[in-house]
Amino acid sequence: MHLLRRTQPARQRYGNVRDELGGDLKTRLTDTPSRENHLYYKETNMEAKNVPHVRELLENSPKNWGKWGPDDEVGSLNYLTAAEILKGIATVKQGKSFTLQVRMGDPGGDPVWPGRQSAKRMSVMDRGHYNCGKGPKFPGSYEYADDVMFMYLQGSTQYDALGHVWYDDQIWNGYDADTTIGGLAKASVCAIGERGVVGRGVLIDIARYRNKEVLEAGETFTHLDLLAAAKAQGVSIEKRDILIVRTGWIGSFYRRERAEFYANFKEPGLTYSPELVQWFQDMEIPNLVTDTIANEVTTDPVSGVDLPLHNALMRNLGVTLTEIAQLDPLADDCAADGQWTFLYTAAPLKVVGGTGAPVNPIVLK
Ligand code: UVW
Repeated sequence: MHLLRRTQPARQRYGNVRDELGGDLKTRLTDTPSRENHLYYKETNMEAKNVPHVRELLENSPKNWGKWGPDDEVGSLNYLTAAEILKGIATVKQGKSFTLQVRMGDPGGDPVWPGRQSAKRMSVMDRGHYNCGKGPKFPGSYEYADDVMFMYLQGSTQYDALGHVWYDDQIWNGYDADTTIGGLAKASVCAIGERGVVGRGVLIDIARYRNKEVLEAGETFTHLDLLAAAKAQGVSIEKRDILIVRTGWIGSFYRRERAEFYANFKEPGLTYSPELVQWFQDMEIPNLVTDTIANEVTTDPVSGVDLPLHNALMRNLGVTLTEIAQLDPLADDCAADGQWTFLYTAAPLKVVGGTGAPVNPIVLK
């Protein structure tokens, strides 16, 4: 009953948005997973177990707060020094390049976390305006097209800002969570955009290691599985590598029915353990990139806590998270030529105060 009462106004809001926007957006908006589904998922999940507060789970978890000074906003990206950039450049031998972003504003829908909506691109000026005499005229008589986009900043391949998640009133580096109100005054994605991310990337293909096209919903793996897969691939994960993990999940979005993809939404991914967090800390991993929407298994199967690694890695260690990457073509190429390391370069858009921002990482081999 409680759920039904909350979902009705949400439906009405979507209806109003559709009426204001009009046109074919009406159908596109209904294609996306709804807030109602999200609430249903959350509420049934919370009831299922006596879930501890993430504070209890991470009580003895390591923190890098203060390690790079009281004003730091990019965390573990500080590990990427000139030496790491040169190490990345040294892997470039074949003249191959790959882009890792999924298409944005695809009419068929974009993969997004339930409750968010796919990006919507709208033309606000095009040849049609000129055809009916409404296009602006300029000396020289050129014509032009313009468009706008409405999107969740976490609604495409993106970097999460370090201030994107928190608990106990503090975000990365100990900044007060109140600094997130109305836009991130601290640890926003703009700081990551200003810095850029360049270093040696290593791709670990867990799906291929397990002889699967795609991992199952909710299927988990640990840092020990990453090490075993790396060994099978004949590569080693080195200190300060940008760690890129393929599950096949995002690629499967484009092959599956949307309803099937979002049903009982549980992504596969890394699972929390104190040992895994310590491994990230010891390895000084600056950036975790995955082909899933949230970089870790949706719900930790042991504690029942949702997305604990977001807090253990991002909030506490300052590890930047890159989500919704398209890794299939890169993985196929690495499997074919046996080169699983490369120069990874990326810079999210410099959105002032943003909790995240789209990015199209480029990989060079
Ligand atoms: C959530 O905020 C739920 O996840 P993400 O980091 O994928 O945006």
